[in-house]
Amino acid sequence: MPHLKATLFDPVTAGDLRLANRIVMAPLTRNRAPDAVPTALMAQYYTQRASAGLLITEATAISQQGQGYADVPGLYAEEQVEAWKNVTQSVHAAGGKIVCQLWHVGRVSHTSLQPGGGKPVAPSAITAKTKTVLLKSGVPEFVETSEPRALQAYELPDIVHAYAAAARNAVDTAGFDGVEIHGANGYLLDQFLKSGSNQRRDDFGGSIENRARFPLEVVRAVTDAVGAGRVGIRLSPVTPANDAFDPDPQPLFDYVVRELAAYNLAYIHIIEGATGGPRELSDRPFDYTGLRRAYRAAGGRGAWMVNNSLDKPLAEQVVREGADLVAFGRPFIANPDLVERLRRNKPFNEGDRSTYYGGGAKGYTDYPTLGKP
Ligand code: 8OZ
Repeated sequence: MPHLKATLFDPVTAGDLRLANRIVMAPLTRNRAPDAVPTALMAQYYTQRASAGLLITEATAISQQGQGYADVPGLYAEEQVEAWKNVTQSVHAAGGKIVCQLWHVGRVSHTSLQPGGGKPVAPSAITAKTKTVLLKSGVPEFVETSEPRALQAYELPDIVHAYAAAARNAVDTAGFDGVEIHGANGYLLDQFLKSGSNQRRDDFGGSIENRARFPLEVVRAVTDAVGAGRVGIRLSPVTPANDAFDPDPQPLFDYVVRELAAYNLAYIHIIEGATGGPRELSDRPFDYTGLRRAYRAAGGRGAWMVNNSLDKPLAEQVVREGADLVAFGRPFIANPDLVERLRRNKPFNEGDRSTYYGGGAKGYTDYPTLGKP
């Protein structure tokens, strides 16, 4: 057999997931789940995009404490889990695969969203210099995040259990093909990893090993709950999103992926550069090829997924250079048939930013597809 070069449109396996192509819809927060319950409109939105090799849902809270934004979905109350069933059934009927992104925002929250109006929780009591989105009469309103309180070590097992319970809800009840642990973008797990947000002096702060301890406990619990072949994780080594910062990210993330190698995850999902922004940051250099090599050298066999500001030539390049999967975010908002547009080299629709967060069908399920060729 001649060796055929992989294209974006070839099937690929990621752990237990057999995917029709290498094109992934990245998680996209859309704030259209009133009371954290997924809607029929959300089922329609995901189903329209089911030609992606894999759909990753918008970030979905594992607990009320994990909530940080208005009208984002959850996966901790029965009503939420039941409603997600409609989404997965509809996507599966259209031939798609879908995993749910498990989310705890940590300090990126507001007291008005927390149980009992309490402070958001974090590794350390350091306020994030960032904003969250509340909705005022359906209109998005950006507000400063609230000052968090530092979690006590004895509280951490409950959060680990909440991740595992949400993973079981996703796979065993709601019918998802798997879950993605949100370890990126300055949310709780990323807050533990990076010293800008983690100043703890116990076993969960200080050294790289200590800062990675809690995120890796979450990985262990989630893989125990649903099987590692159905679990991916998203990481963003240098993103400045939500005030994330570590002065020395390379050894930190090299360590994290080496540890992840032992878990046999379905995939590792890396945001290269600034989330939704430039892929290279002059003040935060990072060697992503070195990161992948560190994972492979440690025996990691999961699919390697690359994200951020890709176009077709760049996506083809990263696959040539060793990525197994490429994740597109914003292009999927305005192009439900993005896979077809990539295949036929057709231009993309432009997204309407004013309808990204909150609202109804407008700017959500009404983007046009290409006609028949
Ligand atoms: C945009 C708006 C709100 C949340 C992330 C979950 O950055 C998000 C998010 C993005 O991962």
